[in-house]
Amino acid sequence: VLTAEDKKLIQQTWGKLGGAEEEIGAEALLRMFHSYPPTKTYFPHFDLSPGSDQIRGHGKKVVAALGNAIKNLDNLSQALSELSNLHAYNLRVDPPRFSLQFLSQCLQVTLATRLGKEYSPEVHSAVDKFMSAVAAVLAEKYR
Ligand code: ZNH
Repeated sequence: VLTAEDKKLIQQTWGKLGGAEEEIGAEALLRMFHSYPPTKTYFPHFDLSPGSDQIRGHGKKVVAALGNAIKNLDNLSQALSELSNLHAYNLRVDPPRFSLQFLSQCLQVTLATRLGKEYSPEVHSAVDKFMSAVAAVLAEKYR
């Protein structure tokens, strides 16, 4: 469960990313494709080379969705409800927990390399909890 302190840290951390969302999203995706190659199978229609328009575009969408979630930390299920439907019914990203966890880890490494010392143990823990909460919502409609 996200504490009030976690929420504050997440919002502050996100505030530091200003303008770099696309790059961060793209880097997290590239890390995921490299470290967990099976995740590439969900993107057969993408050019997966570093810096491709599709990776940049998708990275931006994912980070924007997370930014929106951060504005609705008390109401994640509702804020992510459409995305949850999309991932469960249309995309069938499976097994949901695993793939979602990979992306979450890759995003954390991306943030850590950018923020350095500012990615403190407290921030790390808050972001980890936040991403688990997002993953739980995105996985909640699977049967
Ligand atoms: Zn996902 C899509 C978000 C995870 C796969 N996504 C998407 C989008 C978004 C997202 C925003 C867009 C939508 C529209 O357009 O409407 N994701 C997200 C998030 C997350 C995710 C936030 C977490 C955190 N995904 C994921 C994973 C996977 C995926 C893990 C696998 C691996 N997605 C996907 C796909 C798609 C998406 C395949 C579609 C793409 C295209 O474009 O085609």
